Amino acid sequence: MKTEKATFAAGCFWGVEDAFRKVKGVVDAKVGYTGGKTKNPTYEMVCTDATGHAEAVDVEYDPSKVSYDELLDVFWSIHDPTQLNRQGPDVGTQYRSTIFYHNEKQKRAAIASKEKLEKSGKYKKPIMTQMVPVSDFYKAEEYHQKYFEKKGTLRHVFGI
Ligand code: MHO
Repeated sequence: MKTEKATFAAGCFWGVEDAFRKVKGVVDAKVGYTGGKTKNPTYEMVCTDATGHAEAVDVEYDPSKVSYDELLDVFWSIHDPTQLNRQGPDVGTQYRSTIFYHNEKQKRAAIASKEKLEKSGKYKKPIMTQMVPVSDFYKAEEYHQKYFEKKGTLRHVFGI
């Protein structure tokens, strides 16, 4: 099986990873930091909004089972792309909405899907999503990986 990569930022990466992991054809997903300047950033550093990184998810998928266009549909559906540098209560450039494309084909598909969404009239406000080439992706600390899955387990254990 030959897999491909897709990278998205759509607010706090816990929920973004969880959503993509549920998609059939997604083989793996990692949360991390990309699009910034600082090398090897930590969560605390990224939280200061000073490193330039976005909380992002690196998605590995099997293109024979799920297309990049379908992943784009998931991306648009799990957040509000009209919010600039925030998602709900999470405020800061690390929560920006961004498609980090890996090649020209992904770039064209991303732009086309944004135009389609704009034309659909779903949002009255403009879509703020940035489209930028993917750069160094720094995997986040282990406790941030599969965060919702782990939290679900704890909830089960402690009955909370
Ligand atoms: N408001 C969230 C942000 C976490 S996300 C990994 C929290 O601290 O619970 O940025």
